[in-house]
Amino acid sequence: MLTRRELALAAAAAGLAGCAPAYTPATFPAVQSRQFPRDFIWGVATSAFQTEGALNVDGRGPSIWDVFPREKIADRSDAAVADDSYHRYREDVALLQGLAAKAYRFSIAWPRVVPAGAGAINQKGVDFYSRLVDAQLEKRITPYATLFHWDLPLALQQQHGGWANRDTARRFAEYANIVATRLGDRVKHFCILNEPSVHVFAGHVLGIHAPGLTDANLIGPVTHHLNLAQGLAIQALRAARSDLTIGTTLAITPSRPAHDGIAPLNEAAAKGFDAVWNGAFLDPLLKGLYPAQARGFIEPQLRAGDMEVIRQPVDFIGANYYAPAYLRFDLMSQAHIAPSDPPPNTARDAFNREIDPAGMWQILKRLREEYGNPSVLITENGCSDPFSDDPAIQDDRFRIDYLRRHLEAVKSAMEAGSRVAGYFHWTLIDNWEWAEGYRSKFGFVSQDRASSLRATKASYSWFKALAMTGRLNEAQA
Ligand code: GCO
Repeated sequence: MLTRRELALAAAAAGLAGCAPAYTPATFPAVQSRQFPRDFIWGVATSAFQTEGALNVDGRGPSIWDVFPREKIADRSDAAVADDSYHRYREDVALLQGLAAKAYRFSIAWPRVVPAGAGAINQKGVDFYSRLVDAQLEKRITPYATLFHWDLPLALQQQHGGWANRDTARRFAEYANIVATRLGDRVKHFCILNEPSVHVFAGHVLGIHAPGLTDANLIGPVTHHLNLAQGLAIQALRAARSDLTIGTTLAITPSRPAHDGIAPLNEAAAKGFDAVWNGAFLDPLLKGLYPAQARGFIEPQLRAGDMEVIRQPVDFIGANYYAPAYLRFDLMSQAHIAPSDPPPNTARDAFNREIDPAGMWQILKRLREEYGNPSVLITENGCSDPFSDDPAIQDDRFRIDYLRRHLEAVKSAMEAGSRVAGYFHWTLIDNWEWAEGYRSKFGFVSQDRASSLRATKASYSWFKALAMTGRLNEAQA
């Protein structure tokens, strides 16, 4: 990922520079006002595979996640039931209403709508999303539909190589057209992809997510075909209807050099990671080109006209923010980049993610300064409960504190000129957290898995007051 020249430069600099400077935590200016605009969108985000269950019901086809080995999931669980939202979606919508949510970001499972990924449409799958959308509209909740939240139809993976195959992009556009023509009369807001960089790396390089591959050579093709799919899908949606608001959701992650080791080399590693993780999706969409450091492995995939397809005008950028990444120079790894730990003594959530609201501020600053200040929706942000069945967790003050601090960062960035139109909390109900299974709990609402009883946590009432007034309260001493 780093060029030889950059490595040589970094190494030379290292000889001069010596060890890393002392660590200074990032900060951001205090907010001037705690009042968000009246039209700010307060919402909640979920995804199909993590919540719906009903994997073999009403003609849904299998996805790559259906066959992902349970041995690779922390609690050996599967998502066969999850939140049972396929059957309980009315309860979900009632919870959204009780939360005073204005919007709901959910995802549509491609294999529920087109079971084999291409070809026959499953009307019962379309009908489910139709009911889900109608239920939201009845309660004046605006649906935000994500088209791809990692649940690729298994047939596309097994028979065609999934996202490594350019044809998958075309099939995705066909599916997007099906969604637009069936649901676009009522769904006006779309997120095309969810966190494609996570899907590339966790799914194709690290093997910890479906499709469970461990091949760094896939970074180029999978990245490019996801970008291409997104461009083609935006074109398909716009061709089907002219009244849609369209964006995409990226895991925009501040990439920081590890605090220990040789600073200039770590800085080069952080830059390299940033190029393939953030830049490889932001740049082609918003600038019409890949970052220099990503070009080497993208270029073999490029065909004439691709960059024009990818650079589609979007109405918003969806930004998911949880934590920064730390990178260090690693001579042994292929790209000389290895993940590192946050500096010592940084606060972490139960998921072991660093809690750093300044990272939220930084990504908004970056979008403002480097990418032409697009309209932004925070499409995910949230933290996990401790891994415990202790009922006291219902009193989740740590979540309230987390949200308050991240929303201060959002508001501070808005006061500096960022165009943030809304904030979607991850998530509504504790759900199936991919490789973590059911251990991680990010919800405003808990669910007892044996009885399916749902109960709101303290953060639910806190967020409700916020959504109703738009006023962010101060921390109690
Ligand atoms: C992601 C996904 C969500 C996760 C959430 C909590 O960002 O990984 O969009 O599916 O559940 O982020 O980890």
